[in-house]
Amino acid sequence: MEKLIITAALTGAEVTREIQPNLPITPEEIGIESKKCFDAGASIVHIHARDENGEPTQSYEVYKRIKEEVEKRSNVIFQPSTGGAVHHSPEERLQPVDLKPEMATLSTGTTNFGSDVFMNTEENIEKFAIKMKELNVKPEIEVFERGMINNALRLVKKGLIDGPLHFDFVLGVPGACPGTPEDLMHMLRFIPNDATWTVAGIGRHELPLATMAIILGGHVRVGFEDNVYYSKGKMAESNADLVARIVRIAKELGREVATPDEARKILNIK
Ligand code: KMH
Ligand code: ZN
Repeated sequence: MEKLIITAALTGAEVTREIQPNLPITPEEIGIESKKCFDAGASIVHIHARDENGEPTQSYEVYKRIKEEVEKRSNVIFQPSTGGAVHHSPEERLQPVDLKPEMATLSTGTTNFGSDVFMNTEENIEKFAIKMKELNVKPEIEVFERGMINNALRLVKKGLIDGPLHFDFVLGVPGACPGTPEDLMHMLRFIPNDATWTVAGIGRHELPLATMAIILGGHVRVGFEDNVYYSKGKMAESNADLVARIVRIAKELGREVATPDEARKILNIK
């Protein structure tokens, strides 16, 4: 089995300091948190930027500062979000791709997202894919619903993205696909044999789905974007605590953890 890639989703667009007092917000805080997660065993950091008021922003400049803060502290893979927040325009959302990061997320469909709608029209999905291909940015395909797998496969057929694909199943978002073990198993039936995948279980789904991924040969995403708790009713102290727990479980289950350079090889990042 390949070594385990752990992604730390440090901040997200929706969580606030009122909900999670230790949420990293400024570029420096995000840089420091990325190093803690790297030290704990993460090989990718998934990044959402915030402005000086703590509000989600897709500003090129802010992502640039965060990238510098992350990259001066370790060689962890910097993976900005092109999902942003539900109110961001497609043009805003695409800005961090201009930094030519090694990876970025690519959501391949529209979904209910709590009481909002996370909108991804075919036209915009293709626009994002074309730009990523042009700039040699590896897409992590964010799948919130089953149909998004097929939309990604259609992008391959059209020559807009290249395999082997890398999927992230985001399961348990209110309004989207639930996060039961059956939901994950169902998704896995439809991805190409040479694809890699990770799972981001939302809230209480984080730990059971992560454990499944470790056993099944997938990869794991944890962090405040997806889950702010360590256990029922107990806040996590840092993103790194959530990463460290996954490392411990992986060790118990006999799965080694990948370094960033090993993750680059597994994901075919060139
Ligand atoms: N914040 C969500 C609306 C991504 O990062 O690519 C979208 C999201 C997906 O988080
Ligand atoms: Zn995200």
